[in-house]
Amino acid sequence: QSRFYHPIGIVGAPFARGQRKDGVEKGPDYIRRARLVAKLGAQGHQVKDYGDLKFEDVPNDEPLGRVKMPKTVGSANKQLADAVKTVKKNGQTCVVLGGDHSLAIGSIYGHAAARPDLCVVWVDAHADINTPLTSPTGNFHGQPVSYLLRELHSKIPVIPGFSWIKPCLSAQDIVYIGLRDLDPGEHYIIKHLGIKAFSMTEVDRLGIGRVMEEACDHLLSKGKRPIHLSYDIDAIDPSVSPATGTPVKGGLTYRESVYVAEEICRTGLLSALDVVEVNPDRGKTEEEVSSTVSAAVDVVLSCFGQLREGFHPSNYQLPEP
Ligand code: Z70
Ligand code: MN
Ligand code: MN
Repeated sequence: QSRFYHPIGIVGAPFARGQRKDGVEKGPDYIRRARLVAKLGAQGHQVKDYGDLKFEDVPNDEPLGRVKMPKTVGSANKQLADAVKTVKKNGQTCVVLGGDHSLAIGSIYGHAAARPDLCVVWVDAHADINTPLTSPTGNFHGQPVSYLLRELHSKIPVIPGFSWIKPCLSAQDIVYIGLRDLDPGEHYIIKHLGIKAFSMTEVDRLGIGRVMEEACDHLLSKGKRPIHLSYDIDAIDPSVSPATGTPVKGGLTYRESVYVAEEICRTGLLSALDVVEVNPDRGKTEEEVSSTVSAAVDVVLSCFGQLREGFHPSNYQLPEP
């Protein structure tokens, strides 16, 4: 049993209606087939796999302005929020396998229902903080953070399927890492609300070591609190994880992406993790798919104690000749 032992609950969320590209609903299946559960077990964790949630399209789900499938997205997130809340009430660290990033609405909301003092580390090429009115695409996966922030509450219109959502986060409770593709409204919101954001420029300037130090200081300086890590696989460079809906060049290296997870693990405060936007259909070759899936698996394993320096059990004994 490693010193990072956690009971873990895994929830598959094969949801794709927060954006327009088919295939992202296959993420949980591919990640499980890469033997995630067995590998976490081999690291000494007790793992309960809750299986996949079943999402259905809500009928008569007309767009609201540019915003696509609001009732379907709202209903899926309500289901996920309830599932995450259950995992947390069962005392497990929750791992949500996506699915597209609109799922973070339900994942963070359900987590906050059980752990109201949580903070969020959002690792992504994108800020996903468009309001329904700033969104240039109408895709919900570019908007989840806006529904969760108290400071944006007055900027969110009434949306069918979203009446259950109340903001549960303040602007100082979230840190971004890896940003490099923002819309003007998103950049305005981040600057205006003073949200801590380490774009790829800060990763270049400071190095990932200082970025993680400053990110954790920002969130934890006033005391320990549960961490929700929402990890979009498109944060990582497309040379490593090309099988995703919106690859953006100039991303985290494989090493940086693992280091982020190692440092979150080292806090001992990881309480929930989303791994989203793995889209096997967007890989041009089998190798592109397996590289993306294996990056996702390594992020999860590193979040739960896998160390590049190696490991030995405390009762290890050198064989005597
Ligand atoms: C854009 C939007 C986005 C992920 C794309 C893109 C958002 N800012 N998020 N891919 N994961 O549509 O709002
Ligand atoms: Mn995202
Ligand atoms: Mn993204």
